[in-house]
Amino acid sequence: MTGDRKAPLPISSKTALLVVDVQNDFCPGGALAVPEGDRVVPVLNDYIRLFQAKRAPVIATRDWHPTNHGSFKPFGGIWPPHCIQNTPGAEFRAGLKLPKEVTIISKGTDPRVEAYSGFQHTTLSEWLRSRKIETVFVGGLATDYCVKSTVLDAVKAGLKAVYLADASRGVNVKPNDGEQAEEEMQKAGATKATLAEIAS
Ligand code: VGL
Ligand code: ZN
Repeated sequence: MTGDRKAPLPISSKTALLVVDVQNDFCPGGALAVPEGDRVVPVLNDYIRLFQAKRAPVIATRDWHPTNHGSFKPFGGIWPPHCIQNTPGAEFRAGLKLPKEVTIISKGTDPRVEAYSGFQHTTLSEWLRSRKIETVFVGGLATDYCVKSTVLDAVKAGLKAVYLADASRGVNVKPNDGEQAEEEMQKAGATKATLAEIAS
């Protein structure tokens, strides 16, 4: 045995899966491609299957920007234009098997407001509270932006948060951004886990 045994992480109706921004523009070939971004798709499909089997809700967030969003370089931001509403780049990656009962949360819709977190200016926290969700499992794109912000906001909202390392990838604008984000999430009180640890 190596290391300490972690506490079990059971999936139940009090847990929700948050699939963060698995959209074409964040995958290879997209406007703001995350290296290996498409590799999260089969892993997330396994998580989705597990959560469905336990009747636990699945939520998908999406970056959903107007054409003149302030995070875009032509409008003073740092990113190339990406995830523009109703364009192919904003569509969920083909092959991601979201359940038909999935709840979709759109963010970044106000041109003047950047929203990395699925909790910012959305109904996500009310949605979770109304269903008495206690723990959120969070994976997707990108580890160092929207996944991190979503995990940190979940903790701030009083939820337990589990960062799904095998279902996430970082942009790594600077080479270690993804690893630093993992540390930051854990320092804030989130747990880091993989499918093998949860499904066992
Ligand atoms: C994201 C950069 C800009 C993300 C969204 O989903 O991580 N990153 N907008
Ligand atoms: Zn964005």
